Amino acid sequence: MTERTFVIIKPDAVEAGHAGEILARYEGLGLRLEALDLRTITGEFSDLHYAEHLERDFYPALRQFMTSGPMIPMVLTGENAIAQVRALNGATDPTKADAGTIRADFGEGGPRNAVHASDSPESAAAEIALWFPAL
Ligand code: 3AN
Repeated sequence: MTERTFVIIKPDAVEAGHAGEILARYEGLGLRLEALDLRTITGEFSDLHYAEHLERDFYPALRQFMTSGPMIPMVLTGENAIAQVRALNGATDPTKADAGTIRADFGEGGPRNAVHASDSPESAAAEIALWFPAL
C-alpha cells in the first residue's frame, strides 16, 4: 500500500551534521520525497504538534529542545512508508533502540532522539496538514 508519512530530522541531528546520512537512509528504503524544509518552530507550534503530550512530565524539556534550532520536516511517500520509517528509526529511547537503527546510531537520549515519524495513517494526515498545509 502506497502511503505518506511525516518525518522530522530533529535539531540534535541537524546540529550534529547527520541530516544528509539520515535522509539517505530514508531514500534507501525506496521512499520518495514529496516535501522538505529547514524550519525553526515556536513553542506554540510545538504544542500543536505534540498536543497529546502537553501534560506529560517530559514535555517542557521536549518543547525546549524542539524550539532550540532548525530541524528538517519532510513528507515521504512509498510502500508501507509509516511502518518502514518507524522500523528504521528504532525505539523512542535511543539506549533501547536496535543496533543499526537511526536512533541507536544518532540519538543521544531523552528528547534528543534524532528523528520523529508519524505512528499511524491518522497521525500522518494530521501532521502533514499541520506542517505542510499546501500539500
Ligand atoms: P515516538 O517519537 O517514538 O513516536 P512518542 O510519540 O511517545 O514517541 O514521544 C514523542 C517524543 O517525546 C519522543 N520522540 C521523545 O523525544 C519524547 N519522549 C517520549 N517519551 C519520553 C520520555 N520518557 N522521556 C523523555 N522524552 C520522551
